[in-house]
Amino acid sequence: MKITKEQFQKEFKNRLNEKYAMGVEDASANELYNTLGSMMRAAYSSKWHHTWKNYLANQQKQVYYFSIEFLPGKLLESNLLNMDWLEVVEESLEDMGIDLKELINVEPDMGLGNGGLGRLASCFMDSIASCGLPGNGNGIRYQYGLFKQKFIDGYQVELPDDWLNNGNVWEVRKDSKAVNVHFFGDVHLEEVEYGKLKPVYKNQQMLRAVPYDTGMIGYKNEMVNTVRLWSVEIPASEEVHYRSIEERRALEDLTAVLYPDDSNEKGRLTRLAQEYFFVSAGIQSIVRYFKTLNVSIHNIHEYVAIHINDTHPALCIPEFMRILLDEEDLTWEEAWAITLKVMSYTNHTIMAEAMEKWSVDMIKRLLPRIYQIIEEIDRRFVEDMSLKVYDGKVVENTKIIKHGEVHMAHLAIIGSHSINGVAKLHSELLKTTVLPDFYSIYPNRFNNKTNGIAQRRWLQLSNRSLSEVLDKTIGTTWRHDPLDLRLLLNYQDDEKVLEEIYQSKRKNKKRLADFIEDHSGIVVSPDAIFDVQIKRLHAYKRQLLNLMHIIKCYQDIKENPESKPHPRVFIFGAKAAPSYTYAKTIIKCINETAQLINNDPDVKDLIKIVFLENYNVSLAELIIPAADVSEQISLATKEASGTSNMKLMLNGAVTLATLDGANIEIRDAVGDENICTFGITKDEVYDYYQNQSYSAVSYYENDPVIRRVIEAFIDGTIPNIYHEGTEIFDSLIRYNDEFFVLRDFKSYVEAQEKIEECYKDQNHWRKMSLRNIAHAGAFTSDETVKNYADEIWHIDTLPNYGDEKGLE
Ligand code: Z16
Repeated sequence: MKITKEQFQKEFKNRLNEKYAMGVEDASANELYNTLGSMMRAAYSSKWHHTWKNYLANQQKQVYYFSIEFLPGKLLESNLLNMDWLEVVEESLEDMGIDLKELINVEPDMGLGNGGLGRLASCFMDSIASCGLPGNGNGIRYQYGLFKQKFIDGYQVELPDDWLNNGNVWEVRKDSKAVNVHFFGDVHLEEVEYGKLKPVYKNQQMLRAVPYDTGMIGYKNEMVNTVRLWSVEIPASEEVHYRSIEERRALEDLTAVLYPDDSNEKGRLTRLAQEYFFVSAGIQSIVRYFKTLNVSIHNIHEYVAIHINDTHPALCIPEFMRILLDEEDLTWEEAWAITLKVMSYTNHTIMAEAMEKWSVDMIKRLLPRIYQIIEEIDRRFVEDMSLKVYDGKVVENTKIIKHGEVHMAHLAIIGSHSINGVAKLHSELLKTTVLPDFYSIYPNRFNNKTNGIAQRRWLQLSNRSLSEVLDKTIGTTWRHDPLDLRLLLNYQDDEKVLEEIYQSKRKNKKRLADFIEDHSGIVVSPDAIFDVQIKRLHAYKRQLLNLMHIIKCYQDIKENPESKPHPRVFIFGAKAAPSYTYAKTIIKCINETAQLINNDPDVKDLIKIVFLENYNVSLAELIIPAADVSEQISLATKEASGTSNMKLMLNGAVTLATLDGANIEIRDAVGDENICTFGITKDEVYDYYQNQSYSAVSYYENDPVIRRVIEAFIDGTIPNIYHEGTEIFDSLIRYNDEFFVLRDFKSYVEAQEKIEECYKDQNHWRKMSLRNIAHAGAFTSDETVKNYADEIWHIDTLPNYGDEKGLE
């Protein structure tokens, strides 16, 4: 998409006048933003149209990525980049006296996700379009995204995220593509013709699902794919006969809010209804589109791949079966064979409490026909396995319905031809420890696809100063192919390059320091080490371990006023699920420790704690380029992959990590000398479980450093945490420290000391940093999605889409 400055300025002024009857000088940032956004949409709409017309004409096999979360953040700048408009627009606006940054600032973050899983889905959408792959997203258009976080007296307070209140320039409502989704009622099977049973429904509730499409623009290619998000509407014609207020509410507000819990949303009827709603609407619209191809339904698996992102969309399996059986009249055997070929599933966690289970009663009531189908899938599975597997326990462990609950992961595994984990370790654990029975039944279904990140957003856009250094040093090919970042290795002894990278880091740190001062009043020095932990707040991620180390540093300074550690700023960003009291307790404790340390004159600014409010994609874009140290300190086996680890490495931070998730692959990529690892391994973790031999209290009793740190929580050292401090103390000592924080404390402290030593040797540090940047290309989501495309979805890259020739 080429445009000159003159064309742009003319068109921009026309549009502004047309939309608002205003000149540039009178318009607000918001009006200018909307004008620019609508102008961009108009400019890519013909490519968008071409892209799907082309799929239609080629009968292209496409993947549909079903995800209950998408977390794109802001779209203005990344759309400009991918359209290849960024420079022209920046300059043209500047000529007109407009700062693009101000327009970027008024765009609300599209925060329709909790964390890693939703952000991964959005990186994949960027990569799928950028790699010329035919793929689309399918999800929910929540009216309210993830809550806004505020701290009041150190406590997390949640406010609604009313992100749509000024409209959304990127979405297109498609009334003509709306579909109906049915809930509740009674169903029974009737013999409509000889030998053929069909469901007959009574008293169903019908809802309207209206799609809003957003273009996913490929990076400087000819491709614009679609993310389709569904919104609920109550058809005016519907007679209302809900049986209870709960049922009524569950449906009316179906797409109002994103559930803010990333691991533990139990038993909520509305959540289950959300899951079915976007699954049913998505599958209906896929089948309707498929029918325009004039291909027999018996071959649909040659044209359609459906990906189930975590278990939330696992109802894809019975819903697809329902359509093939009830509407297309296929036999069970054929419908099942096709469903298996179409479906694939990614698992994102092994945490037991995050495994979705729904009560049989609830599914039966809300989705009576779907429940019948799940029952039949399970019945046939059990029957089949009883013939093939001799160990009765295997069948018991793998069946879908047991103890009055439906196990969604089991449904997803039984109904998919591929099951993948998100990092090598995680995928191994799925096979060996979490799902060994399934692995014995379906060894060929299990595979690994290590997560990745979009270098366009996480380097090109968010770290312009480093990008410039890279262009000057290794040329610009890394912008298309992040693997070319490796060329930087040729400069590891080049003082000038090392200095330039350092200067760019310093600039980013200064920018973050200014933001911190504006937003929290805390003054931090850009010459301090910026030590960063940014992720959801979870016991297993062990923000507590980080805090305990900070308290130790504080106590060391108090005890020895002459000590001169290198100044450090400990930066946190984290939201806690509103109902997760322990996570909220940790937030309170970090905030109160910050108050204490930041205001204690004895500390002489040697250490500071900054807990930034409302961590989200945009804040990540500000923090990550400024980070020196990347904290990835989950207990081994608990973090499926992690992706902030990849983003921080890409921006030159040195990783301080346990051997968990993708940290292991980061170590393998950069080599032991360029990462700082610590803590017990997965085998040691499982040994403790096996022998039940972990004793937290022994660390408390035998290690005076640990004792002093833990006592700070209850002896008044940290003020205003009487209750919270006790809760932490009890979690460690009374309840035996579920995530082995005390076990890893000593080696974490040593690793932190090593980090400081390395940092003080600036020449050494800069080389480590460079090598991290150079090896981060290995974690591009471009490669990840290509692997999904080749090995799971079996979809092809489009010809003519890799460059700017393509279609016109
Ligand atoms: C989520 O973000 C993740 C797992 C999960 O079960 C639910 C949610 Cl909302 C995360 C994992 O915790 C993280 O390790 C991983 O990198 C990310 O999913 C993407 O795979």
